[in-house]
Amino acid sequence: MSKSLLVTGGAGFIASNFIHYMMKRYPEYQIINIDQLTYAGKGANVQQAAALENYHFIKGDIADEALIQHIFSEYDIDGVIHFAAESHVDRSIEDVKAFIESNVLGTSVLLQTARDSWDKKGELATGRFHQISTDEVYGALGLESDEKFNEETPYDPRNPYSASKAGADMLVKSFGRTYGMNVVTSSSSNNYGPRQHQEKLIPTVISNALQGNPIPLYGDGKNVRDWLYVEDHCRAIDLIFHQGQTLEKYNIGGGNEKSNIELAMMICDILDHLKPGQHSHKELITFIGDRKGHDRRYAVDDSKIRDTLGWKPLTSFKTGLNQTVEWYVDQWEKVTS
Ligand code: NAD
Ligand code: TDX
Repeated sequence: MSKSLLVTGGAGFIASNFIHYMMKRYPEYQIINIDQLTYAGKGANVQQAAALENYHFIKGDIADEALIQHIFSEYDIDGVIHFAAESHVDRSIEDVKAFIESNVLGTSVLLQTARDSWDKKGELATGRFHQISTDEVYGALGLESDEKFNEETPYDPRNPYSASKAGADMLVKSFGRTYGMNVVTSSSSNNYGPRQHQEKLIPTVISNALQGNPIPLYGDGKNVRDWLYVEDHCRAIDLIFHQGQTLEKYNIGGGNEKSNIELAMMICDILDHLKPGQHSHKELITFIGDRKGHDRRYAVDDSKIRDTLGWKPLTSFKTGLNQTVEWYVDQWEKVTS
C-alpha cells in the first residue's frame, strides 16, 4: 500500500524502535520522521537510520501547519503513523498545556493537512492515517477484578495525559466519519525495551539501582500495568497499518500483568545476577508519596487483533526484561567507563 510514510515522534522511544523495524522490513519505503526533539526525543535514537537514503529527518513541531503542509507536498506522503506526543503522566499532572498543544492541536494539524493533501490527489479514501493511542484512555480497573478493556469499552480518561490522548483519538475518528478518511487507531498497554526515556518506571528502577540510589515506588507499589515488549508492538502496528479495517480500533496487550513492586523485584533479581554485591538491589526499594489520581490497574483484551490479523506477542516477559536490563546496563557502563 503506502510507500512514503510520515512517522511522527520518531526520535522517541516507541517510534525510534518502529523506524528501525520498518527500515529493515520494507527497505523500499521512504520514511520521513518529524520530531521536535523535546526533552524526550534524542537524535541518537535513530542514528542507525540516518545514513540511509530513504530516511529523512525533519526537526519540527507537528502543530506547525506550514511545515506539515510542506512535508506532505515535498515527500508526497501517502501514509501517516502518528506517535508524537507528550507521553508522561506525571508531567501532565504538573502542567497540561504542552499536552494539549502536541497531543490535541498537533493531531488536528496532521489530520487537516492529510485530508487536504489526499483530497487534492483523489486519495482521501486510500491515504492511511494510523493513530497510536494508549490503554489509558479507557480509565482504570480494580485490583480485585479480572476485567479487561476491549475495543467497545467507553472512554473514561482519568488524568490530563490520557484525556489529551482521548481527545486526539476522537478527532481521528471524526475525520474518518466526516470526510471518509482511511483512519485506524491502536491502543497498547505499557511498552518496555531499549531507548525508553529515563523518567518512566523501568528505566527509573534500573538507573537508581545501578547508582545505589533509592528506587522510588509510588504509594503501596501494588498498582498493576500490563507490559508489552516494544518490538512486539512494532509488529502489531505494521499489521494494523497495512491490514486493519478503516475506522476500526485494535487493542494490543503484552499479557504480562505485574504490580510495580513485583516488577521492581524482578529487575533487582536480574541486576543482582549481572552486578552482584554484598547486598541485594531490593534493599533500595523505597515507597514514596502516591501519584495524584493514580490509576490502579490497566489490562487489555487483545483478542480482536489476534483473531482478525493473526498477531500475538512473541517475546516472553523473562526474555524481554532480561534483554532490556542488559541494554540499560550496557548504556550505563558506556557512560561511566
Ligand atoms: P516518548 O515521550 O518517548 O516520545 C515522544 C516523541 O514525540 C519525542 O521524541 C518527542 O520529541 C516527540 N514530540 C513530542 N511533541 C512533539 C511535537 N509537538 N512535534 C513533534 N514531535 C513531538 O513517547 P513514547 O513512549 O515513545 O510514546 C509514543 C506514542 O505511543 C505516544 O503517542 C504515546 O501516547 C503512545 N503510547 C505509549 C506507551 C508507552 O508505554 N510508552 C503505551 C501506549 C501508547
Ligand atoms: O518513579 C516511578 N515510580 C512508580 O511507582 C514512576 C516513574 C512510576 N511509578 C509507577 C506509576 C505507574 O503505576 O509505575 C507505573 C508505570 O509508570 P510510568 O512508567 O510513568 O507509566 P504509566 O503511567 O503507566 O504510563 C505509560 O503507559 C501508558 C506511558 O508513560 C504512557 O505514555 C502510556 O500511554
